[in-house]
Amino acid sequence: MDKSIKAVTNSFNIKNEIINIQPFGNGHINDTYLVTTEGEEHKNYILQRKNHHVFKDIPGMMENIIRITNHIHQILVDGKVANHQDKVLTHLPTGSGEYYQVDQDGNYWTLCNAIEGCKSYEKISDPRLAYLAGKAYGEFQKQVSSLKGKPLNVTIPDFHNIEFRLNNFHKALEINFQDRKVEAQKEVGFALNLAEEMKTLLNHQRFGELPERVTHNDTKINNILFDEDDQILCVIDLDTVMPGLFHFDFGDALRTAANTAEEDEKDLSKIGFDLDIFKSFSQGILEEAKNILTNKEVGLLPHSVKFMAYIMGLRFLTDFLEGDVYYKIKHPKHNLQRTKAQFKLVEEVENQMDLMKQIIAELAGSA
Ligand code: ADP
Ligand code: GN1
Ligand code: MG
Repeated sequence: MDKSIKAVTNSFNIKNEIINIQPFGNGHINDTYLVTTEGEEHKNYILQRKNHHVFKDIPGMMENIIRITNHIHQILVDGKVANHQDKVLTHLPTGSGEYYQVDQDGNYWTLCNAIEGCKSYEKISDPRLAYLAGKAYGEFQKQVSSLKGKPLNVTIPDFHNIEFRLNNFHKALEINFQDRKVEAQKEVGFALNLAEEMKTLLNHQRFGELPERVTHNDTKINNILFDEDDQILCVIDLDTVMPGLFHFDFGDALRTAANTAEEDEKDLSKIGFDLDIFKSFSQGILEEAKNILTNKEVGLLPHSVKFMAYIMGLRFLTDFLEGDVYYKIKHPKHNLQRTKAQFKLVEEVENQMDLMKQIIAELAGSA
């Protein structure tokens, strides 16, 4: 066990002896560890080294997370929900009362209770699970919609702002690390062709036609924890919760849940968009959130799936052209492979767009 990681972990208010710390999860940005402890009250923890090059204001981020989790905790207690400790993340403070610890190298660390007996999925093939996942993100939306007080801190400015992402993409084309543009010619062309269409949500937002809400902004399907019986426990990975559009959460969840292959699938023929998963997830989320959504928001839900697959592909492509400075990669062409997979998904989604619109209209009762 790494001594410095153990020392950081011990700076949080943990009662029991640490017996093991091991790497956990497969995120692209932060480093996650499972901390095992022993003692009377056997308890495990999730330790994270937050990437402070990506999250430039970690105190602000943790302030958001504590506000949100306290708020959800209160809703669960008021509603007398059983096992509420497993239905929202609980972070621990350090001895000095902060919810993060800075180590000697300037790295930021956080610690929360591990939820026992949980599992998460990278993609989903069972419509019943997709329905529950929709319920989970819909309920999360409802819970955070009643958060009072000042607006949340913006943890990453312009996170899903397509103009900002396109500007970065154009800068990356100039950087053209190791002349990678040549290899990515087809994908660069794809990105440029769709650029105007992908400003749809932003344009509606600018015309005041889409309300800004509190959104999660990283609703990959693996950010929902299920219990052993596949019942929903909670929504995790709250680093990017901040003001945003409902579409970001809807689109990102389906980009991962309804994709028939992995996010970085190499064999593009395996990538498809599962309409049954789309339908079940949409049913779940709309059952929870339909009443808070405007007709305009509902009408743009199918487009949001295409948008989120596109913006992820664009960000992976940008990183490839910049020389892999943002996302963790497992091999040299990983970001290009991710781009190809996301752009293939964009095409697959587009092929089903009419059916998706029909499904949403039926579910929203406006068909
Ligand atoms: P990342 O930003 O890297 O995706 P997450 O916060 O999603 O980080 O955590 C990574 C993984 O660790 C999750 O996919 C989940 O499997 C696991 N995990 C995170 N928090 C908890 C928790 N409180 N209890 C149990 N497992 C957790
Ligand atoms: C990153 O690290 P992870 O997996 O939670 C990224 C998301 C992307 C995702 C793509 C802060 O999330 O925006 O959707 O990779 N997070 C950040 O898999 O950039
Ligand atoms: Mg995650």
